[in-house]
Parts: sequence; structure tokens; C-alpha cells
Amino acid sequence: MFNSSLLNVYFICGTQDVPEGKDIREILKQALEAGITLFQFREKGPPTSLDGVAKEDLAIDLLKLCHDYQVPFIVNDDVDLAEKINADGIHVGQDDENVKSFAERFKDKIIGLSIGNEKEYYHSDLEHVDYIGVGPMFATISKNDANAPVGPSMIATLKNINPSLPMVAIGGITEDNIEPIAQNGADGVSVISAIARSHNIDKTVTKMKSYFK
Ligand code: TZP
Ligand code: MG
Repeated sequence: MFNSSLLNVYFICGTQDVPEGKDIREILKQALEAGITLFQFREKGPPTSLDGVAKEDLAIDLLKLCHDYQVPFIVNDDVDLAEKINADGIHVGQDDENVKSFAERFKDKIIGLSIGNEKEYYHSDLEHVDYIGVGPMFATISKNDANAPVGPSMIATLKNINPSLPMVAIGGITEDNIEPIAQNGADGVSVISAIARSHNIDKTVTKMKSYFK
């Protein structure tokens, strides 16, 4: 059974999200120290995008780091990588068809699915899904092909339909706009830039966590 408190402060990052002159390992370490509850490796350039052995080596480093802090390590989309390095789960989008095959191969892994609205919810096969990522809540700088923002009320709309399905909000979330997300019943927030670009990761994570206690 998936513990929805893992979604409280869910950090997502790939090398493309890291400010110039900084290292993804150092940022993740600071975020783990600060108390993030889940991590997703999402390597999706441009401007950077590792693949092959370089991607795998980095993923292994980040997985080990997460496990030093007992935080599960999720891979975005890349089922083969998740399998190869024995990640704790995968997160897939509406266009990714591999949830079923992953679920069959990995009985005890975490599976997340992105859902933007009620129509996508009703069209999704949720049989193997542990949580859904709902958004984008607000405009985002971190995803070029993001859909139009749906706003925090989409969480309440979907919770109304399925109160027991764990839901994490995503897209443009910062320390300053997080309150309505918690008020609309989200189990947590998933963020890229608000943590990767924070000038004080400890303060940012601590504040975000305080909304989900
Ligand atoms: N999916 C929907 S919005 C988004 C993803 C991966 C990007 C979230 O990044 P940020 O910087 O927290 O807006
Ligand atoms: Mg995808």
C-alpha cells in the first residue's frame, strides 16, 4: 500500500534544471538534508540531456544518495533504466503506454501517472497507479510542452471523484502560491525550479513541508 505522505514534498530534477555552475548531486543532497519525501530523476533536455552510460551512471549516484536518506527514487518515463538500476518506481505521462508492462514486471514498485483534467482521469487506466500528478497548477518554466494551467481547484475536482487516490500537485508551485494547493486537498507538491533554483533549499523545503502536516 502506497503511503501518500511520500508525496508531501516531491522534488523532480534532471541536469537541464540545474543553474549554471551548480551540480545536481549537491542540489539533491541539500534537498534530502532539508527533508524532501520523494525524488524523481527527469532527464529531459534541452539545454542538457544525458543518455546511455552517462545517464545511467548519474542515475545510480542519485539513487544511492536518495537511499542514504531512505527516500524512494523514481525514474521519469525510462522504464528500461528503472529496471536496470532497480529504481523504486516510475512516473509516466498520458502519452507513455508502458505502465502496464512495468507493473507486471515490478510488482512492488511505485507507479505515478500525470493527469491534467477530468477527461484524462476518466480515460486513464488506474489499476496499477499508486498516485497521480495533477497539473500544471500554474505557468511553468520547466516544461516546454506544458498544457495550460488548470489551477488548484482541479485537485478538489479529482479528489471529489476519487478521494482515496493519492494526488500530488505540479507546475509552477512556489513557497508563495502553495497555500491554495494544500487547501484544495493535495497530498503534496512536486516541484522542480522552486527547489533547484532556491537560494536556501533548507528554508524552501521546510516551508513547503509545513503545509502538509
Ligand atoms: N509537468 C507538468 S508541469 C512540470 C512538469 C514536469 C514542470 C514543473 O516544474 P516547476 O519548475 O516546478 O514548474
Ligand atoms: Mg512522459
